[in-house]
Amino acid sequence: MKLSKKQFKQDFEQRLITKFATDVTKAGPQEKFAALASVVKNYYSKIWQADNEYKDESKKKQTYYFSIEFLPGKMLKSNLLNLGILPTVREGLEDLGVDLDEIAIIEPDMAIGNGGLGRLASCFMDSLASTGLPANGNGIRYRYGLFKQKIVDGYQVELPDSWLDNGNPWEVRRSDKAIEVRFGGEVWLEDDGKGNLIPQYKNQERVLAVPYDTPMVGYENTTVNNMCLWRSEVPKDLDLQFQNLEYMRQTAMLSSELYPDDSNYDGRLLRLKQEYFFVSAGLQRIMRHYHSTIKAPINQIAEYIAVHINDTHPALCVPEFMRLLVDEYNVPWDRAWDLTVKVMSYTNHTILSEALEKWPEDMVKTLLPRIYQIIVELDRRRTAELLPKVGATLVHNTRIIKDGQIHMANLSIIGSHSTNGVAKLHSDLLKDVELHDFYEIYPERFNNKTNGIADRRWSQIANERLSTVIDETIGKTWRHNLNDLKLLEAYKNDTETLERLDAAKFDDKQRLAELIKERNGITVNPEAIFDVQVKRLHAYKRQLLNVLHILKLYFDIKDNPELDMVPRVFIFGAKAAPGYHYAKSIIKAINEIAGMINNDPEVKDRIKVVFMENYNVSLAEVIIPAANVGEQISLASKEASGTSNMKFMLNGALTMGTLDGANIEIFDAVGAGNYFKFGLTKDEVYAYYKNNNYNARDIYEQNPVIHRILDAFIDGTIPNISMEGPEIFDSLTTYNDEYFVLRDFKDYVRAQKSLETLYRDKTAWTKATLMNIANSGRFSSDRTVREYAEDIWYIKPKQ
Ligand code: Z57
Repeated sequence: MKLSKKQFKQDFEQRLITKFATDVTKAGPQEKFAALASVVKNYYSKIWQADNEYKDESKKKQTYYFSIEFLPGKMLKSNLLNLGILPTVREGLEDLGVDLDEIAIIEPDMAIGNGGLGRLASCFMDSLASTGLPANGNGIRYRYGLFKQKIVDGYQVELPDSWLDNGNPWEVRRSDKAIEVRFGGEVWLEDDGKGNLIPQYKNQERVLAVPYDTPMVGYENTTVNNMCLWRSEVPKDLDLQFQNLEYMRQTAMLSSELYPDDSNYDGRLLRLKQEYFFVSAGLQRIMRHYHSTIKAPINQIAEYIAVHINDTHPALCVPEFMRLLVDEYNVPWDRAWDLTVKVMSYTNHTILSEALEKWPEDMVKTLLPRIYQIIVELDRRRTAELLPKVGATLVHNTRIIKDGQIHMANLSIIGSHSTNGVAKLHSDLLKDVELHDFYEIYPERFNNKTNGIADRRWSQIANERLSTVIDETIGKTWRHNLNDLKLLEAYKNDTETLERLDAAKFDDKQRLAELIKERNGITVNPEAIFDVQVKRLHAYKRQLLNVLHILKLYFDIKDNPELDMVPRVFIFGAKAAPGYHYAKSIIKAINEIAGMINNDPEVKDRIKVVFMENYNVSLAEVIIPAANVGEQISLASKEASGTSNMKFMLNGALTMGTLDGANIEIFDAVGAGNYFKFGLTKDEVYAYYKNNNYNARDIYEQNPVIHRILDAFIDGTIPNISMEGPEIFDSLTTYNDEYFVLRDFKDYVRAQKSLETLYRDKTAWTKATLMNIANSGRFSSDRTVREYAEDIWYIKPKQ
């Protein structure tokens, strides 16, 4: 949009008066943020309304992205950038003596997601709008987002994230569009005399779903999409009936908290309620819009809407859509099923068995009696139809209902026309191994969509210094088309460019060093290698492997105090699910090891270990630009994709990585010389499973280096871990090291040595850095959502 600095200053000062009866000299930071956000909202509102009108009139097909998590982080700068007014606003504020960064920091992170899955959903929201694709998000407006993490005596302590205390300037509450969602009670079918079976209900629990719309502003275009988040409330006509306080409490609880587990399934009733709540509300809103605005016959609905099931949490979309079609719109069962499969599509994000959702039949039957009937009927018809075609084994292995449980992945695959994995390797594993039986029956449904990131947030916003260097080298077209970063390759031997890249990285490292000083009280040397592992704490991601390597270096120094090594700062950021005991023990161990090493005078600052508390999107925006190395060290086959690997690459950090998830595609893009590869391949991992011949204790007993490192956990070398030390030690020995940490250790140490060697050659290192940036174009989520639009949703961009 067009905006002069003068106009902006006027708008901002005026808003401080109308909102808070104050001026720039007296306003507090919260007031300045709220006034600025309000001005920005005013700027995009007209575009939003116009785009809504355009969508209504053109009636083009739209996607509805159903996700139980979104993780946008802060929205102010993203909105300013996308509106094309970030520099104008920054300068205007400067004139008024206000620092934009000091205002931006006031906004709480919107953290209604856990990690990769939620962040991916938000990257998609940005990219869908920025590529002009008509799409909507659908989720839950949790009153409390992901817990805030404090570290106390080395332990993780969780505090509530009460992110709405000062209001949310971006959301619009739409009470007029509230919808009722019903749970429990009894249901039976009655013949209406015309041969139709009409469900009758008794004693249902009614919940009001109120939508809150948040605009998703496209990057320098005219698209503004909508992310709809639902809040649960007691229906107005029940407000005065105080006879059931427990019911009132339950209703409020529905949208009060995000479940804090990442890649792990928690089978609680409240979670199932949340899943149905946002699914039913979302689909009902779609149906209303279809009838009020699209006004096409119901049997054409697949030409106007696509519904995406992000992991299995929204899998009830399948039976709920059937219910709406069959019960509410009198569509015959077979026709309704055909429409459902055409409308739905599904993404699988993991093969970890502990993450796969299975709900007990009884639970579904009691909570959602009509949905249960529909699922049983779907399963019955499918079994009858397929038995003669594919045989009993395949049918049994792929049934929706098995052993008294409803398998949500099976429901999602069967009820949709597309199932995709999130990186090539992961999609291959789905076809060849994990979902092979489904692949035999429905080969045409399977496809890959390698994840991507909203590059604008992770470069233009988070790393202005690097962005400027890139502009000065190859011009600005990369800001619109990330593939143009490839132009950088022409400068890979240009000393001046390499020096500038290096200087930008040094600035970013200094900025992080200051934050570390302020938060952790640790002084780190910005000349050191900044070696970073930031992601949820999970055994399969193997933060422990990183820790064992740190201990190896530490003992090397203890054995040889004059050891010549490039100084390293190991930086960790990780939240553990509150109920994940082992993950919390790793956090405690990291912090105790940090204390031990950082305070050992003999180390002479050659190693520093920093655990930064409360890792979240906005902390990532400071840490990742400052990284020299990104640790992507999951056991091959376990990390479906990973997305921080792409953020590191884009910011000129080199990957220390296994051949897992999207790492493989990064390796292919940058070439062997610009990536530190180590570890078992997925085939080697699967061979161990097949032959059942992994023996971790043998490694412990035969490798003296590993022996000594592991003993440090139980012999008092590492202080204050008398509970955690033995737990970790036993997991690696007695319990046979589930994720082959010991098996990959030696090769990891080798790769780390070669990393150190390359870092000593500054030119060679920076050149590798440049090659990473230059080849990161493919990992823009603009590319990813375009592929979804073409291959799965059949939607077209506006321009
Ligand atoms: C989650 O963050 C992911 C998968 C899940 O099944 C759940 Br539940 C949460 C992550 C994967 O672990 C990452 O590898 C992947 O990059 C991300 O989803 C986005 O696809």
